[in-house]
This record gives sequence, structure tokens and C-alpha cells, in this order.
Amino acid sequence: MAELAREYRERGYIVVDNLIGPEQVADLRERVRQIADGELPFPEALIEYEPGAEKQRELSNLRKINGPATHDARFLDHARTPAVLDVVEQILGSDIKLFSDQVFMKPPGGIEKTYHQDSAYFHIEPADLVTCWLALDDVTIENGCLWVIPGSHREGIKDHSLAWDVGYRTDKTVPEEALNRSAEVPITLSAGSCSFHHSVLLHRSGPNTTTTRRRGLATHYMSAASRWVGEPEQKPDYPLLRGRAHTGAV
Ligand SMILES: O=C(O)CCC(=O)C(=O)O
Repeated sequence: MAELAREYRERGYIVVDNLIGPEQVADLRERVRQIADGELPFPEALIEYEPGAEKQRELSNLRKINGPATHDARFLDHARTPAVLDVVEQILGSDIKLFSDQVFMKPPGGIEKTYHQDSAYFHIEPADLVTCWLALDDVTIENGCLWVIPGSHREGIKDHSLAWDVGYRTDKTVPEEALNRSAEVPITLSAGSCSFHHSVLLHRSGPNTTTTRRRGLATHYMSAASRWVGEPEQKPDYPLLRGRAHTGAV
């Protein structure tokens, strides 16, 4: 475990194979299907559709489900998985809160997600969160795995001023000149395996050029000693997952 934490500090990410058992993966997949197909109540405002897909709740139309742990106890249970928290504890220390989570659906034909750093979107300081990205399907280069630039978490947060058109909305991305693409590496995973990446690590995911889906559940963790730096009245109530809360912190 100490070696994993050292590797994480050095490269900004690690991979832990087969961390989540097949039953838990199957259960999460089924839950994702039920939310996606509209069989379970879930706020429509938190669903994102693939550009060009019909805005109709159906597994193959969805690009993202935002914040499932806030609305569905199964995802909060997953965020509390002891084997995951044991890895997170090595990275963040023993007081751990859940920042948020997202399911990246990447259906066949699903588009890329361009280079970014998660902390450019999070209103949390220090910018030192960790994401556990669980493969719900086998993840390959062809179906749109994550790509990362090792060590880039030590370069600070880059300019994200470039507008990136995601069909019906505009996202942001890092300009090409700030990227050393020759250093990028793919993270391929079997279902049930996880990567853990630092919130300042530059990463992207490719398009899905296959005929099968590539779902990933990203759970973002932070130290309970972190600070919220957004508008004070908008601070969410972040669940404590392990250890103790800190006065005056998130
Ligand atoms: O899974 C993807 O397609 C993108 C994931 C990502 O950007 C993240 O986990 O921060």
C-alpha cells in the first residue's frame, strides 16, 4: 500500500486491478440501467445526453449521470466501500469526505472528453482531491479509455479558457500548447478494476468506436480538512465517509 501511495505522489495516478467484486459491479450496472431507462426516480437536471442523441431517458442516449450518490443509496454505499477507502486513506489521510460522483456512460459512438483537470471545476482547496474511476465494463483504447499525462498534477492548474462544444452545451478545455501529448498513456482496465487520479492530473477520454458501451463510475474524494471556496450559501453538505469532520472545513 505504501508503494502505491508513493507511485500516486510521483505519477498522479495508480491502477488497482479487480478492486471491486463482480456482484457489486453487476449491481451498480443494473442501477445505472434503471436510472438511465427512467425506471428509478432521478432528477432530470442531472442527466446529460450524448450530442445528437434524442433527449429521451434510455441507456444508449445518455452521456453522463451526475451525482448519483446524492440521490441513490447504492452509490453512496459504493463510495463507502472499505477496499476503496483503504486506498483513498493512503492518499488523503484518515478523514475523508465525498465530494461528488458521476457515471460516464460512453455508449457506442460516444464522443471524447477533451483534456482537463478536475480541480478546474471543483470549488475546493487545496486542489488535492482523488477520483476513484471504477470500470463497469472492460475498458479499452477502442471504447474510450482514460488517457493521462503522468506527473502533470505537479504543474498546477492550467488555463481552461478554450471553449469546447459538446453539442447542446459549451464546456471548457486546456489549449493544445499546454499539453505534452507525447507523454500521454492510456489506462485500460477490466471491469471491477479502478484507477485513482489526482484532481490536478491532466486527463481525457477517447471516443467509443466500438459497438458496446464503456461505463465508468467516477467517485471524487477529498480530505475532510478541505475548504469550500465557492459562494458560501451554495456549499453542499458533504457526507463524511471515514474519520472525523473538521471545524470550519467542508
Ligand atoms: O470517463 C470519462 O469519459 C471521463 C472521465 C473524467 O474525465 C473524470 O473521471 O474526471
